[in-house]
Amino acid sequence: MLDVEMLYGHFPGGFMWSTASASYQIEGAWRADGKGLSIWDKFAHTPEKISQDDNGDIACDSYNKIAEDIISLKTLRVRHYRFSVSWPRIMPDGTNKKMNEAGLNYYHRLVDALLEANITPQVTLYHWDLPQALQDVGGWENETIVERFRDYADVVFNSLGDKVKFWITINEPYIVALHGYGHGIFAPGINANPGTAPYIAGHNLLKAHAEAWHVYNDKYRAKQGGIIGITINSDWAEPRNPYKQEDVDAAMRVVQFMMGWFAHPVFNGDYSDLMKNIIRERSLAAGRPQSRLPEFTPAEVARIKGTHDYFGFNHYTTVLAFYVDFQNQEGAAVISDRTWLESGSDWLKVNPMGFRKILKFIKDEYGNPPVFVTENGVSERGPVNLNDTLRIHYYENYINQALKAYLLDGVDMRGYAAWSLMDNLEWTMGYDERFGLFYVNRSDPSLPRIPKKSVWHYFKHWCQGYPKQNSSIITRLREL
Ligand code: PNW
Repeated sequence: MLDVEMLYGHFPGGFMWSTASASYQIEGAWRADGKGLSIWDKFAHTPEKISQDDNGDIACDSYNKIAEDIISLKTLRVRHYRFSVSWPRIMPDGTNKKMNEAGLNYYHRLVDALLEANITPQVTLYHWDLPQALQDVGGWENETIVERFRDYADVVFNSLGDKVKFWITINEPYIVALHGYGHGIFAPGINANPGTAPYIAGHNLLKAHAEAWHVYNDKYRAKQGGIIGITINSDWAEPRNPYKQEDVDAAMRVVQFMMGWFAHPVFNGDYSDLMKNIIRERSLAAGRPQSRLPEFTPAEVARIKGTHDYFGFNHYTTVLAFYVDFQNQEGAAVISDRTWLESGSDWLKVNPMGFRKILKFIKDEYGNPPVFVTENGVSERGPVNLNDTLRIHYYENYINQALKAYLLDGVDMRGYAAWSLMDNLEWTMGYDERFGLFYVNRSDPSLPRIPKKSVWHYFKHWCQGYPKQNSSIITRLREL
């Protein structure tokens, strides 16, 4: 039991305890049954892009292991599961001209098996595996992708929407734009114009999200009755020196440029003035004729504003921010506090209080939306140790802070998904960094899923007091 729970109470009835995964990270079967290639297939097959030249060709072979995955979920005793659909698996060239029924059928079998096991699916439409054919014409830098994504979303809603009532349009547009089209460390690995390409990609990601939301809202909501939103990731930023106003302001800029880049348009229709002003100022100072940040037309602002039924939120870590003389766009640099526990990932340090603070920030900044945490978790690397004390410590303390955000700060918490159900392809880090509640033994060809100790804590200690997990929250949201 969590300490704050003993003192004050617990999450609301129907709170959606869940765990998460993503298609490219677990499915494997990279060209089975007519699947098209994704940008991650191509990226992973390019030498030296991924640690140890790992790839997702087989991954956890979830494409062929629906039964095993259901057993893991049942062992964990969650009643919700977040997974993503691979766009090129159902539309090999990214368009609705050619459908791959066999690929679509996999998701029907998965969803049917979940429902049969009393587990509610939470489905992400886009968790980074863009059809390579669409990247060949510019990917997220080409505005025509907005229509392609709308068509794709339409097909998925139409096919799966009788069974799926929880939709996430896009996972972490920030990472897609910045890592995919800026630093180029993620697929498609583009780094030619790091000052402009991420903003163009981000602009199209926002428009694509909005179109998918509107398709659902106009065409499916009335008859299917689900909810839909976007998942936005953000670190929390603390000022390195809390007594220095410059650092306090720098920390706010970090959050406004990370969470706010996407959340501000979705909730308010446009980028924040802070972001617009800083980028314009710096663009002009560098001798450009206009801002590197594209502008939305008034019609686009109206179209994007309010495209949320909830705030989907991924959170892992906190950074310390301090003022630098506008060397980068935020006019801030970040480091981490050496007193925070480290993890298997360089960028991930343990600071549970940052979770509570950023949840409170979401409430204050975006008008107290219902919040579903769609990812939170920690990694290890090195020798296998099923006694994952760091993960147990991490979840216990982060969930405790989320509970404080709910009980003490009044954040409208509706659900929580642990990243991840099982060890999987951690993008450029390959299989080196392991976020799973279940260990996957990769040296055994049957890829067995073996529970780490945290599995036994998840339901017993953190979800205790709410054994009656059900999806009544969706029903209540529909009634709002
Ligand atoms: C998320 N960072 O990505 C993704 O949604 C997952 O697919 C991924 O496995 C998980 O977090 C763990 O990394 C991130 O560098 C990738 O700050 C990188 C960062 C954050 C999140």
